[in-house]
Amino acid sequence: MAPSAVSPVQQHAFAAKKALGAAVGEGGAAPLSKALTDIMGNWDKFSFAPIRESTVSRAMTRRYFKDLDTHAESDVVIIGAGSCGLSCAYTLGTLRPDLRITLIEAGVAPGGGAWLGGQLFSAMVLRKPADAFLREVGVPYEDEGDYVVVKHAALFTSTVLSRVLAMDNVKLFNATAVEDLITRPADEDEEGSGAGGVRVAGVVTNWTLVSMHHDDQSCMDPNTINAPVVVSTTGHDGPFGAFSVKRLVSMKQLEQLEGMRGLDMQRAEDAIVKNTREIVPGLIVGGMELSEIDGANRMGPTFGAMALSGVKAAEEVLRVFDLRKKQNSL
Ligand code: 48N
Repeated sequence: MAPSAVSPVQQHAFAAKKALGAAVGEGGAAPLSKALTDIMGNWDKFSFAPIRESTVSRAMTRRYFKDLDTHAESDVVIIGAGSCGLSCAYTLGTLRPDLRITLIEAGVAPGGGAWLGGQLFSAMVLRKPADAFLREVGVPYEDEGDYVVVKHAALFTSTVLSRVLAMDNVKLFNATAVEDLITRPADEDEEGSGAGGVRVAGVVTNWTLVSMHHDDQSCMDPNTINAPVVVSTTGHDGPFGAFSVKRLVSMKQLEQLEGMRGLDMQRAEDAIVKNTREIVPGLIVGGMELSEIDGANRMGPTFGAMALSGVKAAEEVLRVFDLRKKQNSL
């Protein structure tokens, strides 16, 4: 059964091809660039430009260590590049190109649980109004009335990821784990702090493979990134899941975690989006990590709340920044 409609983005893509006019063949086939067609069929004359191995090494290491040096002082760190963290990075990076945003992802592959829909099926379901985020980013979808369907979850994740990676003010450090939080004693009057309270002031990092082997290797000390605001979107499961909220309990900033509750799509998604917030001064939690603090239901294979929780987390960052600016405590 054909979908009741397709997204404007999809229509735009068809229109763009049609705009190529005569060049578009039957069924929407379009020509490749001249540069590529000049290569095709001339493989006997084909050869790559010369290179020395050390040139490749320097091209990578020079950039990586410059990025590490630059991002040692960040404006915002986002922990976890799943659907929520990526949506937050996109929103914040778009609204505030002046902010230095660092995205830390423990996996080699960012994207978290958003490469597939439910039970390894391909399609991703998002309930309206999350289709607004898809149109914002340019993800085509099938419109089914109260919800939309992206034909493959990887189309959502790869599109958001590519937009975020293309931003000059966002740097992704993947295969890198946050293994602790940098804290400062919170000022007495800081909301949500209380006596003995802390303010989060950055993150402690290590290569993920190192973080996974602290039990069988000694003294592999971490690195650090200072930032006045940290957003934690580390999900509810996985080897590092719900990292920051578990750390808040172990550092006695939270009594206990309420723990994620049973699946209830109708209740779960509104709760996660509406309650995305600053938990302790300087730490905003969103996405499924939040369900562990609040005891929110899980929603199962619908992803609209992840996208809009990321949007709300970005809004929370800007609120905290404005507040700190007024308090002159940035
Ligand atoms: O996709 P996740 O796990 O988390 P979210 O909140 O972005 O999206 C959750 C969503 O995928 C669901 O769980 C869906 C909606 N299902 C709900 C349900 O009911 O089952 O991404 C978290 C990312 C992952 O990529 C982790 O590798 C990463 O965070 N991560 C970390 N990265 C760096 N340092 C850490 N300590 C860390 N912990 C997790």
